Amino acid sequence: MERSLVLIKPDAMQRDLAGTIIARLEKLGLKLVAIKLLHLDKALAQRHYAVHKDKPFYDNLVDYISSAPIVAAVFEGKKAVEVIRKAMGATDPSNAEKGTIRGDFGLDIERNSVHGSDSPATAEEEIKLFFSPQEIFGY
Ligand code: IDP
Ligand code: MG
Repeated sequence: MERSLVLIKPDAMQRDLAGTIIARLEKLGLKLVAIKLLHLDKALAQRHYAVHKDKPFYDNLVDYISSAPIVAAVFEGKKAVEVIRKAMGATDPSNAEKGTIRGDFGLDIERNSVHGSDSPATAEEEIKLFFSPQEIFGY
């Protein structure tokens, strides 16, 4: 079964939206198989966003994602990656449709409330950064 890593970003945590966002994903028929609250250190933030290290927004992005505790979660289900990307909406909340998580809650292109893996292969790599196999459950 396909898995995806979801992060509830600091802007959403600070507005107490973690439960709301998780509930939206559960309602799509996805199974919550791992979850934790953690405050990323710079090193983990840099590894998670390593693909963007040459982008002009990288340093700010690393500072932002490590600025407050976040929820990291793994959801499992059929086409989990694609289903979650669709539910999240476009990267820039001003381009994201109403009814999507970013369209409803995102503040700006950086503070866009949620992360979701962009492919099954990326998901496997990202999940390993945040969870050991023992922290992921089948039920
Ligand atoms: P994604 O999260 O929709 O996959 P990416 O292009 O992979 O979007 O960018 C990763 C994250 O970097 C975004 O979710 C957002 O928080 C931030 N980001 C993307 N583009 C910009 C930008 O132009 N300025 C500031 N932050 C950005
Ligand atoms: Mg991305």
